[in-house]
Amino acid sequence: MNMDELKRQAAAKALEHVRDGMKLGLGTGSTAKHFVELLGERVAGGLKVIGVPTSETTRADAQRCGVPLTTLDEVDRLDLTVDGADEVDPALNLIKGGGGALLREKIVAAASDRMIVIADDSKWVPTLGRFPLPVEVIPFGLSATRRAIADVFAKCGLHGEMAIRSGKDGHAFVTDGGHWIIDARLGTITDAPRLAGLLGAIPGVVEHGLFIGLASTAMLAGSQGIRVFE
Ligand code: ABF
Repeated sequence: MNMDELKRQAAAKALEHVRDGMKLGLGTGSTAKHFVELLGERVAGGLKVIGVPTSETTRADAQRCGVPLTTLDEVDRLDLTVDGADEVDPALNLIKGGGGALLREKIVAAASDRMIVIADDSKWVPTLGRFPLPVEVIPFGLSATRRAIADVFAKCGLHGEMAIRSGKDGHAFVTDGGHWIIDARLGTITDAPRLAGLLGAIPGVVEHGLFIGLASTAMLAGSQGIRVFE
């Protein structure tokens, strides 16, 4: 079974938790795209759900698949968010943002009663940090923000190269929110909750890719089938 089939399997497993009338957060990335497509098939069969997309890409996918959409201004709480991740650790803390959608993903996940993470099992790690940590920043005052981020890494005993994510045209990648992303190659993040708190306090940092205490379940597909972690 190839990676894409594994991702679709994880998405199908998460779909088992969707009930008629649910308000859903719709994640971003290739695994979440499988979920949106499978959800669209169920909607075509009569399932009544409504979704809040976590990116313009997911909005387009959901519209293509016939999934009715809403916003967090119309529904202030969601029953369930299903989203991908770049890394999942045993505490179900995540690194997300490889797809550049971390800000809306975190807002939607935090507005949800439950969050199911779906992924292939290559995302499972004993400690976060192998995947570069995305930090979403405001372009204004970027040098000062970079220095403050580096100081926080040093305070946490972390060191790593920071790079501004580039877009297709060679310029900086711009998020749906109009911000830039710094990717930090930290290697191993020993105390993710502490780092998350310190990063979140930096002026100029809009959001970061550490999702602490947001995921309630992880469904990871591998050659041995689907492993579910609560
Ligand atoms: C999104 O899903 C991002 O936060 C994360 O980078 C991505 C994982 O991508 P994929 O499902 O394509 O592996 O939520």
